[in-house]
Amino acid sequence: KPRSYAKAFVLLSSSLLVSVIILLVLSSNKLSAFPRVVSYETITVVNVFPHDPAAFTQGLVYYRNDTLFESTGLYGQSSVRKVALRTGKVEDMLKMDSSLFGEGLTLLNNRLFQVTWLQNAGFIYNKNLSKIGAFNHDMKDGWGLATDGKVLFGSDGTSILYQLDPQTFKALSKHVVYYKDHEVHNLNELEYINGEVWANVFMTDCIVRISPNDGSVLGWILLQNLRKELIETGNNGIDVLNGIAWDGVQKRIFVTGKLWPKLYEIKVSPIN
Ligand code: DDQ
Ligand code: CA
Repeated sequence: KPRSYAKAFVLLSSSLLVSVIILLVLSSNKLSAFPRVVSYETITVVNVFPHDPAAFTQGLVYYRNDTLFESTGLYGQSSVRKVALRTGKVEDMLKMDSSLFGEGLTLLNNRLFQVTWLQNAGFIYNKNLSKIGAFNHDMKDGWGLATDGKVLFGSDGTSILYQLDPQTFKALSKHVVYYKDHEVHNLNELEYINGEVWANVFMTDCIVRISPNDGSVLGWILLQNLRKELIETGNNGIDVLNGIAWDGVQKRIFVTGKLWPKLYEIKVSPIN
């Protein structure tokens, strides 16, 4: 009879809904019944390249043919630059207004997107470093930017990983980044690598590997040796590790830091 069919349907679909909700709650980061395996990784240096020691690196992105784009900070010294990987030579540079503090930078559809610190001001440049647009975004501040070729990923110094619409700069999603049940604060420079978002954690020698799907931590990369060695060889003026770039063609990972005289190509491998 139709009545009992309807009853059975309602019963079935509601129990399905309840189980889906239970599953979602169980698999969420905070209350995970299926804790993820977190990997801990160390690095080996494959290549060392020169880097402008006056560059307060805030955004780093690989373009092609051994060329990088870089965003630098500090008032009066903020810039967007095109940099030759092998020589560290600044091939092209746009100096920003001294009221601006350059931050995260990424390249999407042949356009460079940049955010700034403490001002909700974002800029768009072409690859000749001409400003072709400006935007406001949905984040509390502008720290890191990266892209998967579709959306922008953004960080603002909190524990939130944003996905931003590259047209409207509205947040498509916000995921709080959790390592087990600890929030990971101070997310800084970003890079999208093989389906993961990698983030410098400000004032640490660590890069955290984040799942863009839910904000969970997939792994930690420990890079303390780089800063330690620079200090030991007399580079006392260097600031923190910051800047990750990915060459998707040759599968190369590059890292540097603020006021670092060197830029490193690294390989990552699990500890143990
Ligand atoms: N951030 O890169 C963590 C987002 C900002 C770093 C700011 C460093 C401050 C340097 C001194 C500023 C002088 C006004
Ligand atoms: Ca980057």
